[in-house]
Amino acid sequence: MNKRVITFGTFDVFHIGHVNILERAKKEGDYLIVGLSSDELNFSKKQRYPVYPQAQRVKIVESLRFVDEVFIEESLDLKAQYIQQFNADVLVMGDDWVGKFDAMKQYCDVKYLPRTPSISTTEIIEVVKGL
Ligand code: C2G
Repeated sequence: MNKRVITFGTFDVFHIGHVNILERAKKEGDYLIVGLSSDELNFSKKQRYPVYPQAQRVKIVESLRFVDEVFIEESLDLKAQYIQQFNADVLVMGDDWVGKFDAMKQYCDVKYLPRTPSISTTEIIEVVKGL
């Protein structure tokens, strides 16, 4: 069976936590689809634009050998639509999202995987700024 996995994220200032979650997401199936938050969606979520514009974030994520397809996630409210459009069998997210996507269980399996400790885009930005 060709099991299709979908995951979502911004993947700004790409780091090892992003690699780890995508690598483990792929292991949940055979084909990995990534919904990458648009610059506008990120602004509405976090009140700031990503450091890397979306075209660059797409290019980075697409270049990973365990990622098969990348599309732009325009709205957080379209999860159900994306899951159905891409025929996903399982939704994978980091465990900072535990419980948040349980409503999607009516469309596919939902799995939360442990985050990689001690690294985040926010912390990297602070280090680079010298904070
Ligand atoms: N992640 C991780 N370990 C880290 C940092 C991030 O496993 N140390 C995971 C997150 O749990 C998430 C993915 O990497 O599953 C992408 O993280 P972000 O780019 O921070 O994505 P986010 O802003 O949480 O967007 O629709 C959902 C949102 O678009 C998710």
